[in-house]
Amino acid sequence: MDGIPYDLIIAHAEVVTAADRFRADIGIRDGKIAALGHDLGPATRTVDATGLLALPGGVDAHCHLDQPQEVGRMADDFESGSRSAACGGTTTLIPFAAQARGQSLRAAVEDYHRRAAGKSCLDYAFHLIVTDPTPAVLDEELPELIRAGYTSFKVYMTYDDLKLNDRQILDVLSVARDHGALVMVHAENADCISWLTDRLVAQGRTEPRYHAVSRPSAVEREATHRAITFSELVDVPILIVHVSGAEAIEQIRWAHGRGLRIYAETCPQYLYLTAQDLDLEGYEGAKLVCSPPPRDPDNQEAVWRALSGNVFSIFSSDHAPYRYDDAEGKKPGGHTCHFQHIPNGIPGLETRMPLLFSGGVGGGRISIHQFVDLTATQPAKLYGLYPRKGSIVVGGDADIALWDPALRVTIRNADLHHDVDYTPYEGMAVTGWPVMTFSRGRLVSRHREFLGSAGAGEFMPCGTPMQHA
Ligand code: DUC
Ligand code: ZN
Ligand code: ZN
Repeated sequence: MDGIPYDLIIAHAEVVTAADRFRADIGIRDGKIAALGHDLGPATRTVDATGLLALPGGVDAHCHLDQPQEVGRMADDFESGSRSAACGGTTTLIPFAAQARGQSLRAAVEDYHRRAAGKSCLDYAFHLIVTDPTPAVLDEELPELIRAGYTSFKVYMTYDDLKLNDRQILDVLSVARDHGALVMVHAENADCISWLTDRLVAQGRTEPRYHAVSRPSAVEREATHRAITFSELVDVPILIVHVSGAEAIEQIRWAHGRGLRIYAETCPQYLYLTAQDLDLEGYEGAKLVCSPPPRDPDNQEAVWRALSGNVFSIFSSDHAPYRYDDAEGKKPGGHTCHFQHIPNGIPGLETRMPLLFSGGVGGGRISIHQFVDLTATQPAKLYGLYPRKGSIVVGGDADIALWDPALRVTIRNADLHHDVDYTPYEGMAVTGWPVMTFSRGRLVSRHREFLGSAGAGEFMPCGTPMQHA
């Protein structure tokens, strides 16, 4: 205690981190946690957190905001996306700066900075998406960008405009190994998907539900195994994103059994949605088209078990927002279309943490410490933002969500803060929601009302990934 008043004291909080649970007052000064203790002294402002849990603000390490598309337009930019995230207890975003083929990576990064600056109300970093690994990209741009704080990049094994071939993926992994970066892999077999798609379309099976039929678990399983093999060959860790079910999980467990450093991520859609949800009346199933597709209840159970057994390191939203009733969204050009042309992705920034809290902690499937680890601590560690982000620790940023663990909420799109005209979770009841969220000590949401301001968020260069993991 140095006599200088704190800017804010969060009093009587039940603080929960990935490792600990203790009662303390949290003293905040200049946006940082300055003290954890009791009788901390004067403060300009005090918030009474009696009966609430103080958890680290969430780190959503997989979300797409204002990402240019070949067809259509994402509904959320950095302003609406960060607003929505804040109201669901998230305080850090790591979206993607995507390289278009023929574009330099540096240009993609500059473009993303323009999109985020002055808009994000939360702090953010960027992953890169590498679609064109030319010698200049591999030998010059990536090493330079890694040094500048862009230390993770995603590669796709599918989508014509994004996918890399096996040799290109090996090249990218090799750069990651030499320069200390983490590669995220979208693991689905492109040729299998296009072969299955052509057959379905030839049979006149073009409704949204055939999206799931065209991307069965086997295509994800095969690609997951291939990615693991590449990681082993190059001797560099990778992270498999958006793992959807038992077959891919089996490959990841197999890799862990061999001592390979394979990190894995899953998302709410694989716990709460199934392929049957794509079979809604008329064209409505388009709302749930995302890749990999949601599977079935047995696979949902497998994902829950893998979460509880620590197979997954992180839990992200994969927020990829398209409006349903929109010519730039799920109805390209204003029309319904065949499943293979429906923009891929669903919204989920705001509902990510409450859905896992409710079904996971409330449902007795994971501990509250695992919840914190999956949603905040491990993503911060894996992507080089720890300990500034991802925990409640003296010296860290005062990014804190005060949760009412007993608050019952029925999810309604009308109450969410994104710019999407639906939520896949409409009508679902959850227990537990953050009632106040602080970003660097600033109150950005209270009782599901947004109180932050556009542009208050800062870009953060990332350090070496996995250093604390
Ligand atoms: N992959 C993602 O990571 N997000 C949206 C669509 C996709 O295929
Ligand atoms: Zn993906
Ligand atoms: Zn994604």
